[in-house]
Amino acid sequence: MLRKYLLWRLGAVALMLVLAGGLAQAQSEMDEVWQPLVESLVQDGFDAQATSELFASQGVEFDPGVMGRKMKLLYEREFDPPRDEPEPEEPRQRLTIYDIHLTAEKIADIIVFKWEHKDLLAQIEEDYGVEGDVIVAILVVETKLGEYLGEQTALVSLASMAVSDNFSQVQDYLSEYSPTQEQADWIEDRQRGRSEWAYNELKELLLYTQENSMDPVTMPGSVYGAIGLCQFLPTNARALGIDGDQDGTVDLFNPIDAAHSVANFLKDAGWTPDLDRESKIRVLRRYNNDEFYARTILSIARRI
Ligand SMILES: [Ca+2]
Repeated sequence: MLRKYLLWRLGAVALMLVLAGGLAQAQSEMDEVWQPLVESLVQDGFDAQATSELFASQGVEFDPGVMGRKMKLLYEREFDPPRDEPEPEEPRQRLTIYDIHLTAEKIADIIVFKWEHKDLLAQIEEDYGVEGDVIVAILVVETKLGEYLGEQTALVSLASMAVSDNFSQVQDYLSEYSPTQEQADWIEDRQRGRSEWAYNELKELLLYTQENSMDPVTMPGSVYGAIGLCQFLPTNARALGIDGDQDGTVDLFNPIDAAHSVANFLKDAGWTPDLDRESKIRVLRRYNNDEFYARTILSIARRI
């Protein structure tokens, strides 16, 4: 009896060692920069094993440039330091929206897209009161109708920002300016705000991918963590995303779900069919808070 018990104990210990070894291995492969992030996520209710494995996955590598480049821009805007590069002699001609978005090739894609989805766009107009051409214009400007979905993954962008709350992590990106201590503190303050924002979006991204059985490791995203044809931030993907084709998942990489989701976002932001142009611009600025962006969307919608 005792021998049997001892054998069982030995077996249990061996099993625990194997499990611990597996976990240790997953952790040893994970870049240690992720460790505090994984601990926070586990504290916030995410599964320890799955989260460690996620951050040990191939391709999930810390990119200091996401925060570094952003902070360089903020620094230049705030302190306007003298630049190395000379000012261009003649101001470069600004490309018009039509040069950028309405090339002959793109117009052909738009015609095909509108023809393929004419029933969908009519249905959306009826359900949400948002013109189909406005939806198409947004998908064109955001991702060229899904052709350009971002250079890295939303997971790496958001996680990298979430762990970049210390000035030393972005210092290299500001080396040409030698910031003062006071300026460094100002930057670190901005980093903390952005890092907290990114952590919340990261949690929403993980929930969004879990709820819709998607893989965050391979999901492309913008440098700020926006995803899908409509470039929603994960918070909006969960709050306002729509399962337009009713297959049980909200897949913003699917044009039908993405188109419904854009319409739902605009309706939620106050869009109605009878809005005047200035009110439409106000609503569009909820989508992307940029006057030029909003006017571009309306001009393209009118032309397609
Ligand atoms: Ca769907």
